[in-house]
Amino acid sequence: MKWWQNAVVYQIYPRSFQDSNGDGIGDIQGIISRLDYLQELGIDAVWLSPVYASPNDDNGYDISNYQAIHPDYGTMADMDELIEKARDRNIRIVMDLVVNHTSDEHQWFIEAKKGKDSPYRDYYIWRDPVAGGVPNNLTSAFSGSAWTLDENSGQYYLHLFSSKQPDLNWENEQVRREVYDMMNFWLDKGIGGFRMDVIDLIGKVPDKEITADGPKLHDYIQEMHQETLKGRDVMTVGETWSATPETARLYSHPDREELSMIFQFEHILLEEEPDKSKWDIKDLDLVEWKKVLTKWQVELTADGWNSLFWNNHDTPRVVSRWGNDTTYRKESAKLFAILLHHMRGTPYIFQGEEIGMTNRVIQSVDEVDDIESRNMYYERLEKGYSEEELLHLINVRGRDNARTPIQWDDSKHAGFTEETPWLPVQPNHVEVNVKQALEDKESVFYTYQKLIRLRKENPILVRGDFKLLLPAHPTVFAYERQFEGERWLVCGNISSEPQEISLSESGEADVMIVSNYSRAAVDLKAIQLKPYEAFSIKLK
Ligand code: TEU
Ligand code: CA
Repeated sequence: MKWWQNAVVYQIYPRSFQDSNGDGIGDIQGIISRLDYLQELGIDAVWLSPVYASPNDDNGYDISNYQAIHPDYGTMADMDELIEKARDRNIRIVMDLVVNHTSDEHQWFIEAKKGKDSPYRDYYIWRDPVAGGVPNNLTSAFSGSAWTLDENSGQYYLHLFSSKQPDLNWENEQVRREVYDMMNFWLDKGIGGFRMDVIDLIGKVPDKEITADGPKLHDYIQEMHQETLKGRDVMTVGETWSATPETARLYSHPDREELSMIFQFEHILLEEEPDKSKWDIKDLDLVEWKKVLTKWQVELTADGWNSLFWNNHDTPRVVSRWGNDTTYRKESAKLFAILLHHMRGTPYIFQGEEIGMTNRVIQSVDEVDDIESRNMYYERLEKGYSEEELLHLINVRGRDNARTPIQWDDSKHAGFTEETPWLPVQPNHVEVNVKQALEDKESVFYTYQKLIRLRKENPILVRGDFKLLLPAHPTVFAYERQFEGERWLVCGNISSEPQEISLSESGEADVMIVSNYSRAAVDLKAIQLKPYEAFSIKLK
Protein backbone atom coordinates (compact mmCIF):
# COMPACT_ATOMS: atom_id res chain seq x y z
CA MET A 1 0.00 0.00 0.00
CA LYS A 2 1.45 3.37 -1.05
CA TRP A 3 0.70 6.53 1.00
CA TRP A 4 -1.27 8.00 -1.89
CA GLN A 5 -3.66 5.04 -1.97
CA ASN A 6 -5.46 6.08 1.21
CA ALA A 7 -4.73 9.77 0.84
CA VAL A 8 -7.15 12.58 0.00
CA VAL A 9 -5.75 15.36 -2.18
CA TYR A 10 -6.92 19.01 -2.06
CA GLN A 11 -6.47 21.11 -5.20
CA ILE A 12 -5.46 24.74 -4.68
CA TYR A 13 -5.85 27.26 -7.52
CA PRO A 14 -3.42 29.76 -5.96
CA ARG A 15 -4.81 32.89 -7.62
CA SER A 16 -8.13 32.41 -5.82
CA PHE A 17 -7.21 30.77 -2.51
CA GLN A 18 -5.96 33.48 -0.11
CA ASP A 19 -4.35 36.88 -0.67
CA SER A 20 -1.81 37.89 2.00
CA ASN A 21 -0.39 41.19 0.69
CA GLY A 22 -3.48 43.10 -0.38
CA ASP A 23 -3.04 43.02 -4.16
CA GLY A 24 -6.29 41.10 -4.70
CA ILE A 25 -4.41 38.02 -5.90
CA GLY A 26 -4.00 34.80 -3.92
CA ASP A 27 -0.40 33.90 -3.04
CA ILE A 28 1.88 31.37 -1.34
CA GLN A 29 2.02 33.19 2.01
CA GLY A 30 -1.78 33.16 1.89
CA ILE A 31 -1.72 29.37 1.49
CA ILE A 32 0.72 29.07 4.41
CA SER A 33 -1.70 31.10 6.55
CA ARG A 34 -4.43 28.53 5.81
CA LEU A 35 -2.47 25.30 6.47
CA ASP A 36 -4.17 24.86 9.87
CA TYR A 37 -7.54 24.87 8.07
CA LEU A 38 -6.34 22.19 5.63
CA GLN A 39 -5.00 20.14 8.55
CA GLU A 40 -8.39 20.50 10.28
CA LEU A 41 -10.09 19.20 7.12
CA GLY A 42 -7.69 16.24 7.29
CA ILE A 43 -6.26 16.16 3.76
CA ASP A 44 -2.88 14.51 3.06
CA ALA A 45 -1.61 16.37 0.01
CA VAL A 46 -2.18 19.58 -1.90
CA TRP A 47 -2.15 19.64 -5.72
CA LEU A 48 -0.92 23.19 -6.30
CA SER A 49 -1.88 24.65 -9.68
CA PRO A 50 1.03 26.56 -11.29
CA VAL A 51 2.83 29.31 -9.36
CA TYR A 52 5.75 29.58 -11.82
CA ALA A 53 6.80 32.65 -13.82
CA SER A 54 4.16 33.17 -16.51
CA PRO A 55 2.54 35.97 -18.56
CA ASN A 56 -0.81 34.54 -17.33
CA ASP A 57 -2.29 34.14 -20.79
CA ASP A 58 -3.77 30.91 -19.46
CA ASN A 59 -3.45 31.79 -15.77
CA GLY A 60 -0.12 30.09 -15.25
CA TYR A 61 -0.50 27.10 -17.58
CA ASP A 62 1.78 29.09 -19.91
CA ILE A 63 5.12 28.91 -18.15
CA SER A 64 8.05 31.20 -18.98
CA ASN A 65 10.43 29.84 -16.30
CA TYR A 66 9.83 26.48 -14.59
CA GLN A 67 12.31 27.24 -11.83
CA ALA A 68 11.11 30.70 -10.82
CA ILE A 69 8.05 31.75 -8.84
CA HIS A 70 5.71 34.36 -10.37
CA PRO A 71 5.99 37.57 -8.28
CA ASP A 72 2.15 37.55 -7.99
CA TYR A 73 2.55 34.43 -5.82
CA GLY A 74 5.77 35.32 -3.97
CA THR A 75 9.35 34.05 -3.96
CA MET A 76 11.19 30.72 -4.04
CA ALA A 77 11.82 31.24 -0.31
CA ASP A 78 8.01 31.35 0.16
CA MET A 79 7.73 28.12 -1.83
CA ASP A 80 10.40 26.42 0.31
CA GLU A 81 8.56 27.65 3.43
CA LEU A 82 5.26 26.23 2.15
CA ILE A 83 6.82 22.81 1.45
CA GLU A 84 8.38 22.78 4.94
CA LYS A 85 5.36 24.05 6.89
CA ALA A 86 3.05 21.68 5.03
CA ARG A 87 5.38 18.78 5.84
CA ASP A 88 5.23 19.80 9.54
CA ARG A 89 1.50 19.02 9.24
CA ASN A 90 2.01 15.78 7.26
CA ILE A 91 0.76 17.49 4.12
CA ARG A 92 2.72 16.96 0.91
CA ILE A 93 2.85 19.58 -1.84
CA VAL A 94 2.23 18.09 -5.33
CA MET A 95 3.30 20.52 -8.05
CA ASP A 96 1.68 21.00 -11.47
CA LEU A 97 3.95 19.79 -14.30
CA VAL A 98 3.04 21.61 -17.54
CA VAL A 99 5.46 20.26 -20.15
CA ASN A 100 3.31 19.68 -23.21
CA HIS A 101 3.98 23.34 -23.99
CA THR A 102 5.72 26.41 -22.60
CA SER A 103 4.81 30.08 -22.76
CA ASP A 104 5.91 31.89 -25.92
CA GLU A 105 7.84 34.13 -23.49
CA HIS A 106 9.97 31.21 -22.31
CA GLN A 107 13.69 31.78 -23.15
CA TRP A 108 13.66 28.59 -25.24
CA PHE A 109 10.95 29.95 -27.56
CA ILE A 110 12.48 33.41 -27.69
CA GLU A 111 15.70 31.75 -28.91
CA ALA A 112 13.84 29.38 -31.25
CA LYS A 113 12.07 32.31 -32.94
CA LYS A 114 15.39 33.90 -33.81
CA GLY A 115 15.65 31.63 -36.85
CA LYS A 116 15.77 28.14 -38.31
CA ASP A 117 19.37 27.66 -37.27
CA SER A 118 18.76 28.47 -33.62
CA PRO A 119 19.94 25.60 -31.36
CA TYR A 120 16.51 25.87 -29.72
CA ARG A 121 14.52 25.71 -33.00
CA ASP A 122 13.75 22.02 -32.57
CA TYR A 123 12.55 22.47 -29.01
CA TYR A 124 9.25 23.31 -30.74
CA ILE A 125 7.25 22.11 -33.74
CA TRP A 126 7.66 24.17 -36.92
CA ARG A 127 6.19 23.45 -40.35
CA ASP A 128 6.26 25.22 -43.74
CA PRO A 129 2.95 26.55 -45.07
CA VAL A 130 0.91 24.15 -47.21
CA ALA A 131 -0.90 25.72 -50.19
CA GLY A 132 -0.06 29.10 -48.68
CA GLY A 133 -1.81 28.34 -45.41
CA VAL A 134 -1.74 26.29 -42.23
CA PRO A 135 0.12 22.94 -42.51
CA ASN A 136 -2.95 20.83 -41.59
CA ASN A 137 -6.33 20.79 -39.85
CA LEU A 138 -5.18 20.51 -36.24
CA THR A 139 -7.22 22.89 -34.08
CA SER A 140 -6.61 24.56 -30.72
CA ALA A 141 -8.67 23.70 -27.61
CA PHE A 142 -9.03 27.46 -27.28
CA SER A 143 -10.64 27.90 -30.71
CA GLY A 144 -9.10 28.39 -34.15
CA SER A 145 -6.19 26.65 -35.83
CA ALA A 146 -3.42 24.98 -33.79
CA TRP A 147 -0.91 26.66 -36.14
CA THR A 148 0.30 30.26 -35.96
CA LEU A 149 2.55 31.87 -38.56
CA ASP A 150 5.92 33.19 -37.42
CA GLU A 151 6.46 36.06 -39.90
CA ASN A 152 10.19 36.09 -39.20
CA SER A 153 10.84 32.61 -40.61
CA GLY A 154 7.69 32.13 -42.70
CA GLN A 155 7.01 28.90 -40.80
CA TYR A 156 4.06 27.95 -38.62
CA TYR A 157 4.49 26.68 -35.06
CA LEU A 158 2.12 24.26 -33.31
CA HIS A 159 0.05 25.13 -30.22
CA LEU A 160 -2.77 22.83 -29.11
CA PHE A 161 -3.83 25.58 -26.70
CA SER A 162 -3.37 29.33 -27.08
CA SER A 163 -0.92 30.81 -29.59
CA LYS A 164 1.06 31.90 -26.52
CA GLN A 165 1.49 28.23 -25.53
CA PRO A 166 3.76 26.66 -28.19
CA ASP A 167 3.95 22.85 -27.96
CA LEU A 168 7.30 21.35 -26.98
CA ASN A 169 8.84 18.81 -29.34
CA TRP A 170 9.20 15.66 -27.21
CA GLU A 171 10.92 13.85 -30.07
CA ASN A 172 13.90 16.07 -29.22
CA GLU A 173 16.01 14.36 -26.55
CA GLN A 174 17.34 17.74 -25.39
CA VAL A 175 13.79 18.80 -24.53
CA ARG A 176 13.28 15.64 -22.51
CA ARG A 177 16.60 16.17 -20.72
CA GLU A 178 15.65 19.75 -19.80
CA VAL A 179 12.29 18.56 -18.44
CA TYR A 180 13.86 15.82 -16.32
CA ASP A 181 16.47 18.21 -14.90
CA MET A 182 13.69 20.62 -13.94
CA MET A 183 11.65 17.82 -12.36
CA ASN A 184 14.63 16.72 -10.27
CA PHE A 185 15.15 20.35 -9.16
CA TRP A 186 11.65 20.30 -7.69
CA LEU A 187 11.79 16.72 -6.37
CA ASP A 188 15.06 17.48 -4.58
CA LYS A 189 13.15 20.21 -2.72
CA GLY A 190 11.01 17.51 -1.14
CA ILE A 191 7.74 18.01 -3.03
CA GLY A 192 5.22 15.19 -2.84
CA GLY A 193 5.03 14.59 -6.60
CA PHE A 194 3.43 16.00 -9.75
CA ARG A 195 0.07 16.42 -11.42
CA MET A 196 0.95 16.22 -15.11
CA ASP A 197 -0.92 18.64 -17.37
CA VAL A 198 -2.31 16.99 -20.56
CA ILE A 199 0.45 14.40 -20.36
CA ASP A 200 -1.35 12.21 -22.94
CA LEU A 201 -0.46 14.80 -25.60
CA ILE A 202 3.35 14.65 -25.37
CA GLY A 203 3.53 11.72 -27.81
CA LYS A 204 1.78 13.72 -30.57
CA VAL A 205 2.55 13.10 -34.26
CA PRO A 206 1.44 16.39 -35.84
CA ASP A 207 1.97 15.31 -39.46
CA LYS A 208 -0.53 12.49 -38.92
CA GLU A 209 -2.80 14.78 -36.88
CA ILE A 210 -2.32 12.43 -33.90
CA THR A 211 -2.45 14.41 -30.64
CA ALA A 212 -3.41 12.13 -27.69
CA ASP A 213 -1.99 8.64 -27.09
CA GLY A 214 0.82 8.91 -29.63
CA PRO A 215 3.04 5.89 -30.42
CA LYS A 216 5.93 6.97 -28.16
CA LEU A 217 3.84 8.32 -25.29
CA HIS A 218 4.55 5.49 -22.86
CA ASP A 219 8.22 5.33 -23.88
CA TYR A 220 8.57 8.96 -22.84
CA ILE A 221 6.70 8.44 -19.55
CA GLN A 222 8.78 5.36 -18.70
CA GLU A 223 12.00 7.24 -19.49
CA MET A 224 10.75 10.14 -17.31
CA HIS A 225 10.07 7.66 -14.49
CA GLN A 226 13.59 6.22 -14.66
CA GLU A 227 15.21 9.66 -14.86
CA THR A 228 13.25 11.39 -12.10
CA LEU A 229 10.63 9.44 -10.09
CA LYS A 230 12.43 6.12 -9.56
CA GLY A 231 13.28 5.43 -5.94
CA ARG A 232 11.37 8.43 -4.63
CA ASP A 233 8.27 8.02 -2.45
CA VAL A 234 6.22 10.48 -4.51
CA MET A 235 2.84 10.37 -6.27
CA THR A 236 2.04 11.33 -9.83
CA VAL A 237 -1.33 11.85 -11.47
CA GLY A 238 -1.56 12.33 -15.21
CA GLU A 239 -4.28 14.50 -16.75
CA THR A 240 -5.43 12.30 -19.63
CA TRP A 241 -8.67 13.39 -21.29
CA SER A 242 -8.32 10.51 -23.75
CA ALA A 243 -7.94 7.72 -21.17
CA THR A 244 -9.93 4.49 -21.14
CA PRO A 245 -9.59 1.76 -18.48
CA GLU A 246 -7.29 -0.09 -20.89
CA THR A 247 -4.90 2.83 -21.27
CA ALA A 248 -5.29 3.68 -17.59
CA ARG A 249 -3.70 0.32 -16.82
CA LEU A 250 -0.74 1.24 -19.04
CA TYR A 251 -0.20 4.46 -17.07
CA SER A 252 -0.84 3.10 -13.56
CA HIS A 253 0.12 -0.60 -13.43
CA PRO A 254 2.81 -0.66 -10.69
CA ASP A 255 5.09 -2.99 -12.69
CA ARG A 256 5.21 -0.55 -15.62
CA GLU A 257 6.91 2.17 -13.59
CA GLU A 258 5.05 5.07 -15.20
CA LEU A 259 2.55 7.05 -13.05
CA SER A 260 0.67 6.41 -9.81
CA MET A 261 -2.73 7.17 -11.36
CA ILE A 262 -4.50 9.35 -13.92
CA PHE A 263 -7.47 11.69 -14.12
CA GLN A 264 -10.00 10.18 -16.51
CA PHE A 265 -12.83 12.41 -17.76
CA GLU A 266 -15.37 9.98 -19.21
CA HIS A 267 -18.03 10.91 -16.62
CA ILE A 268 -17.40 14.58 -17.43
CA LEU A 269 -17.56 14.08 -21.21
CA LEU A 270 -21.04 12.49 -21.02
CA GLU A 271 -22.52 15.98 -21.22
CA GLU A 272 -20.83 16.82 -24.51
CA GLU A 273 -21.99 15.83 -28.00
CA PRO A 274 -19.60 13.06 -29.08
CA ASP A 275 -16.56 14.26 -31.08
CA LYS A 276 -17.56 17.90 -30.63
CA SER A 277 -16.48 20.41 -28.01
CA LYS A 278 -17.30 21.07 -24.36
CA TRP A 279 -19.60 23.81 -25.60
CA ASP A 280 -21.87 21.41 -27.52
CA ILE A 281 -23.84 20.32 -24.49
CA LYS A 282 -26.19 17.41 -24.09
CA ASP A 283 -28.26 16.36 -21.08
CA LEU A 284 -26.67 13.97 -18.62
CA ASP A 285 -28.12 10.46 -18.61
CA LEU A 286 -27.61 9.29 -15.03
CA VAL A 287 -27.93 5.62 -15.98
CA GLU A 288 -25.03 6.12 -18.43
CA TRP A 289 -23.14 8.12 -15.80
CA LYS A 290 -23.49 5.30 -13.22
CA LYS A 291 -22.37 2.77 -15.83
CA VAL A 292 -19.22 4.80 -16.60
CA LEU A 293 -18.36 5.25 -12.92
CA THR A 294 -18.89 1.53 -12.36
CA LYS A 295 -16.71 0.61 -15.34
CA TRP A 296 -13.84 2.63 -13.85
CA GLN A 297 -14.40 1.07 -10.43
CA VAL A 298 -14.33 -2.55 -11.61
CA GLU A 299 -11.94 -2.47 -14.58
CA LEU A 300 -8.99 -0.91 -12.83
CA THR A 301 -9.09 -2.98 -9.64
CA ALA A 302 -6.20 -5.41 -9.76
CA ASP A 303 -3.70 -3.76 -12.03
CA GLY A 304 -3.98 -0.01 -11.76
CA TRP A 305 -5.23 2.84 -9.60
CA ASN A 306 -8.06 5.35 -9.93
CA SER A 307 -8.37 9.00 -9.08
CA LEU A 308 -11.82 10.20 -8.00
CA PHE A 309 -13.07 13.75 -8.64
CA TRP A 310 -16.17 15.73 -9.57
CA ASN A 311 -14.53 19.04 -10.34
CA ASN A 312 -11.32 21.02 -10.73
CA HIS A 313 -10.19 24.47 -11.96
CA ASP A 314 -11.42 23.63 -15.48
CA THR A 315 -14.94 22.45 -14.69
CA PRO A 316 -18.08 24.03 -13.24
CA ARG A 317 -18.80 23.34 -9.58
CA VAL A 318 -20.44 19.98 -8.93
CA VAL A 319 -23.26 21.29 -6.72
CA SER A 320 -24.38 23.62 -9.56
CA ARG A 321 -23.65 21.17 -12.37
CA TRP A 322 -25.32 18.01 -11.09
CA GLY A 323 -26.78 19.01 -7.72
CA ASN A 324 -29.08 21.84 -6.71
CA ASP A 325 -27.34 25.05 -5.68
CA THR A 326 -30.45 26.74 -4.33
CA THR A 327 -33.03 24.86 -2.25
CA TYR A 328 -30.90 21.77 -1.64
CA ARG A 329 -27.37 23.21 -1.82
CA LYS A 330 -26.06 21.65 1.41
CA GLU A 331 -27.87 18.32 0.92
CA SER A 332 -26.70 17.88 -2.67
CA ALA A 333 -23.14 19.00 -1.90
CA LYS A 334 -23.00 16.37 0.87
CA LEU A 335 -24.62 13.79 -1.43
CA PHE A 336 -21.84 14.13 -4.03
CA ALA A 337 -19.20 13.97 -1.30
CA ILE A 338 -20.73 10.78 0.12
CA LEU A 339 -21.05 9.15 -3.31
CA LEU A 340 -17.45 9.96 -4.33
CA HIS A 341 -15.59 9.29 -1.09
CA HIS A 342 -16.95 5.79 -0.62
CA MET A 343 -15.58 4.69 -4.01
CA ARG A 344 -12.21 3.02 -4.69
CA GLY A 345 -9.37 5.34 -5.65
CA THR A 346 -7.69 8.54 -4.46
CA PRO A 347 -10.29 11.29 -3.96
CA TYR A 348 -9.55 14.90 -4.95
CA ILE A 349 -11.32 17.88 -3.41
CA PHE A 350 -11.29 21.11 -5.42
CA GLN A 351 -10.89 24.19 -3.22
CA GLY A 352 -14.29 25.41 -1.96
CA GLU A 353 -16.03 22.12 -2.79
CA GLU A 354 -15.80 21.22 0.92
CA ILE A 355 -18.13 24.12 1.80
CA GLY A 356 -20.45 23.67 -1.18
CA MET A 357 -19.34 26.68 -3.20
CA THR A 358 -21.44 27.28 -6.33
CA ASN A 359 -21.08 28.48 -9.94
CA ARG A 360 -20.84 32.20 -10.68
CA VAL A 361 -23.53 33.76 -12.92
CA ILE A 362 -22.33 36.47 -15.31
CA GLN A 363 -24.39 38.90 -17.39
CA SER A 364 -21.75 40.06 -19.87
CA VAL A 365 -18.63 38.75 -21.61
CA ASP A 366 -16.76 41.70 -20.02
CA GLU A 367 -16.96 39.81 -16.74
CA VAL A 368 -15.20 36.75 -18.22
CA ASP A 369 -11.53 36.18 -17.43
CA ASP A 370 -10.85 32.72 -18.89
CA ILE A 371 -9.23 32.67 -22.34
CA GLU A 372 -11.08 29.48 -23.28
CA SER A 373 -14.50 31.05 -22.68
CA ARG A 374 -13.57 34.38 -24.25
CA ASN A 375 -12.19 32.77 -27.45
CA MET A 376 -15.27 30.55 -27.78
CA TYR A 377 -17.58 33.56 -27.27
CA TYR A 378 -16.05 35.66 -30.02
CA GLU A 379 -15.59 32.74 -32.41
CA ARG A 380 -19.23 31.68 -32.07
CA LEU A 381 -20.54 35.26 -32.12
CA GLU A 382 -18.96 35.47 -35.58
CA LYS A 383 -20.78 32.28 -36.53
CA GLY A 384 -24.13 33.76 -35.62
CA TYR A 385 -24.73 32.42 -32.12
CA SER A 386 -26.70 34.84 -29.94
CA GLU A 387 -25.05 36.65 -27.02
CA GLU A 388 -27.67 35.16 -24.70
CA GLU A 389 -26.91 31.60 -25.88
CA LEU A 390 -23.16 32.12 -25.43
CA LEU A 391 -23.48 33.63 -21.95
CA HIS A 392 -25.61 30.63 -20.99
CA LEU A 393 -22.88 28.27 -22.23
CA ILE A 394 -20.28 30.16 -20.20
CA ASN A 395 -22.51 30.17 -17.12
CA VAL A 396 -22.95 26.39 -17.22
CA ARG A 397 -19.53 25.29 -18.56
CA GLY A 398 -17.04 28.14 -18.22
CA ARG A 399 -13.90 27.71 -16.16
CA ASP A 400 -14.36 30.96 -14.19
CA ASN A 401 -17.10 29.13 -12.27
CA ALA A 402 -14.40 27.26 -10.35
CA ARG A 403 -12.01 30.20 -10.07
CA THR A 404 -13.90 32.71 -7.92
CA PRO A 405 -12.11 33.53 -4.66
CA ILE A 406 -12.56 31.17 -1.72
CA GLN A 407 -15.26 32.41 0.61
CA TRP A 408 -13.60 32.45 4.05
CA ASP A 409 -16.15 34.65 5.82
CA ASP A 410 -19.05 37.09 5.28
CA SER A 411 -16.90 40.27 5.12
CA LYS A 412 -16.73 42.48 2.01
CA HIS A 413 -14.38 40.31 -0.07
CA ALA A 414 -15.09 37.14 1.92
CA GLY A 415 -11.82 37.35 3.81
CA PHE A 416 -9.98 36.50 0.59
CA THR A 417 -8.47 39.96 0.27
CA GLU A 418 -8.73 43.47 1.69
CA GLU A 419 -8.55 45.01 -1.78
CA THR A 420 -10.41 44.44 -5.04
CA PRO A 421 -10.07 40.74 -5.93
CA TRP A 422 -8.77 39.79 -9.40
CA LEU A 423 -12.12 38.01 -10.00
CA PRO A 424 -15.21 39.14 -8.06
CA VAL A 425 -16.22 37.24 -4.93
CA GLN A 426 -19.60 35.50 -5.21
CA PRO A 427 -22.55 37.42 -3.65
CA ASN A 428 -23.58 34.24 -1.76
CA HIS A 429 -20.35 34.38 0.27
CA VAL A 430 -22.47 36.03 2.97
CA GLU A 431 -24.01 32.67 3.82
CA VAL A 432 -21.63 30.24 2.08
CA ASN A 433 -18.25 30.61 3.80
CA VAL A 434 -15.68 28.72 5.85
CA LYS A 435 -16.34 30.63 9.08
CA GLN A 436 -20.03 29.69 8.99
CA ALA A 437 -19.16 26.11 8.02
CA LEU A 438 -16.77 25.64 10.95
CA GLU A 439 -19.43 26.95 13.38
CA ASP A 440 -22.19 24.71 11.95
CA LYS A 441 -21.84 21.05 12.96
CA GLU A 442 -24.26 20.18 10.13
CA SER A 443 -22.16 21.94 7.48
CA VAL A 444 -20.81 20.39 4.28
CA PHE A 445 -17.32 20.84 5.76
CA TYR A 446 -17.90 18.33 8.57
CA THR A 447 -19.26 15.76 6.11
CA TYR A 448 -16.01 16.04 4.12
CA GLN A 449 -13.96 15.90 7.32
CA LYS A 450 -15.75 12.71 8.38
CA LEU A 451 -15.40 11.09 4.94
CA ILE A 452 -11.66 11.81 4.91
CA ARG A 453 -11.31 10.26 8.36
CA LEU A 454 -13.36 7.21 7.30
CA ARG A 455 -10.89 6.49 4.51
CA LYS A 456 -8.02 6.37 6.98
CA GLU A 457 -9.83 4.11 9.42
CA ASN A 458 -11.52 1.63 7.05
CA PRO A 459 -9.53 -0.53 4.58
CA ILE A 460 -12.84 -1.46 2.91
CA LEU A 461 -12.87 2.00 1.29
CA VAL A 462 -9.32 1.68 -0.02
CA ARG A 463 -9.26 -2.00 -0.95
CA GLY A 464 -12.85 -3.23 -1.09
CA ASP A 465 -14.63 -4.41 -4.22
CA PHE A 466 -17.39 -2.36 -5.83
CA LYS A 467 -20.81 -3.62 -6.88
CA LEU A 468 -23.40 -1.39 -8.56
CA LEU A 469 -27.02 -1.80 -7.40
CA LEU A 470 -30.22 -0.65 -9.17
CA PRO A 471 -28.31 -0.14 -12.46
CA ALA A 472 -31.39 0.96 -14.33
CA HIS A 473 -32.76 3.40 -11.73
CA PRO A 474 -32.91 6.84 -13.39
CA THR A 475 -31.90 8.91 -10.35
CA VAL A 476 -30.67 6.69 -7.50
CA PHE A 477 -26.97 5.74 -7.44
CA ALA A 478 -26.50 2.81 -5.06
CA TYR A 479 -23.53 0.51 -4.63
CA GLU A 480 -21.90 -1.91 -2.22
CA ARG A 481 -18.29 -2.08 -1.07
CA GLN A 482 -17.07 -5.48 0.13
CA PHE A 483 -13.84 -6.41 1.87
CA GLU A 484 -12.95 -9.55 3.84
CA GLY A 485 -16.58 -10.26 4.72
CA GLU A 486 -17.42 -6.67 5.59
CA ARG A 487 -20.09 -5.01 3.41
CA TRP A 488 -21.13 -1.36 3.20
CA LEU A 489 -24.08 0.02 1.27
CA VAL A 490 -23.91 3.54 -0.22
CA CYS A 491 -27.01 5.17 -1.65
CA GLY A 492 -27.86 8.60 -3.10
CA ASN A 493 -30.97 10.15 -4.65
CA ILE A 494 -29.62 12.48 -7.33
CA SER A 495 -32.89 14.35 -7.77
CA SER A 496 -35.10 16.91 -6.10
CA GLU A 497 -37.96 14.40 -6.05
CA PRO A 498 -38.44 11.90 -3.20
CA GLN A 499 -37.78 8.29 -4.30
CA GLU A 500 -38.93 4.96 -2.89
CA ILE A 501 -36.61 2.05 -3.54
CA SER A 502 -36.04 -1.46 -2.23
CA LEU A 503 -32.57 -2.90 -1.64
CA SER A 504 -33.67 -6.11 0.01
CA GLU A 505 -31.09 -8.09 -1.97
CA SER A 506 -28.45 -6.39 0.16
CA GLY A 507 -29.82 -8.19 3.23
CA GLU A 508 -29.98 -6.56 6.68
CA ALA A 509 -28.89 -3.04 7.53
CA ASP A 510 -26.56 -2.63 10.48
CA VAL A 511 -25.17 0.65 11.87
CA MET A 512 -25.46 3.92 9.95
CA ILE A 513 -22.12 5.42 8.92
CA VAL A 514 -22.87 8.78 7.21
CA SER A 515 -26.14 10.51 6.34
CA ASN A 516 -26.91 13.98 4.97
CA TYR A 517 -30.33 14.01 6.67
CA SER A 518 -29.25 12.67 10.07
CA ARG A 519 -31.12 9.46 9.33
CA ALA A 520 -30.79 6.93 12.16
CA ALA A 521 -31.82 3.67 10.50
CA VAL A 522 -32.83 2.09 7.20
CA ASP A 523 -35.30 -0.66 6.30
CA LEU A 524 -33.76 -2.05 3.11
CA LYS A 525 -37.05 -3.56 1.97
CA ALA A 526 -38.57 -0.10 1.50
CA ILE A 527 -36.50 3.06 1.65
CA GLN A 528 -38.10 6.48 1.22
CA LEU A 529 -35.33 8.80 0.06
CA LYS A 530 -35.76 12.55 0.50
CA PRO A 531 -34.59 15.02 -2.19
CA TYR A 532 -30.80 14.56 -2.63
CA GLU A 533 -30.70 12.20 0.35
CA ALA A 534 -27.53 10.12 0.64
CA PHE A 535 -26.24 7.74 3.27
CA SER A 536 -23.83 4.89 3.85
CA ILE A 537 -24.59 2.00 6.16
CA LYS A 538 -22.90 -1.20 7.28
CA LEU A 539 -24.64 -4.43 6.28
CA LYS A 540 -24.95 -7.51 8.51
O1 TEU B 1 -6.46 21.35 -19.34
C1 TEU B 1 -6.51 20.57 -20.51
C2 TEU B 1 -7.78 20.75 -21.21
O2 TEU B 1 -7.97 20.16 -22.23
C3 TEU B 1 -8.87 21.57 -20.61
O3 TEU B 1 -8.43 22.91 -20.56
C4 TEU B 1 -10.08 21.49 -21.50
O4 TEU B 1 -9.69 21.98 -22.75
C5 TEU B 1 -11.21 22.29 -20.95
O5 TEU B 1 -10.72 23.47 -20.44
C6 TEU B 1 -11.95 21.53 -19.89
O6 TEU B 1 -13.23 21.33 -20.34
C7 TEU B 1 -5.15 21.58 -18.85
C8 TEU B 1 -5.26 22.53 -17.67
O7 TEU B 1 -5.99 21.89 -16.62
C9 TEU B 1 -5.95 23.78 -18.16
O8 TEU B 1 -6.23 24.67 -17.09
C10 TEU B 1 -5.06 24.44 -19.18
O9 TEU B 1 -5.76 25.53 -19.75
C11 TEU B 1 -4.70 23.46 -20.31
O10 TEU B 1 -4.33 22.16 -19.86
C12 TEU B 1 -3.47 23.97 -21.06
O11 TEU B 1 -2.36 23.89 -20.20
CA1 CA C 1 -1.43 38.61 -3.11
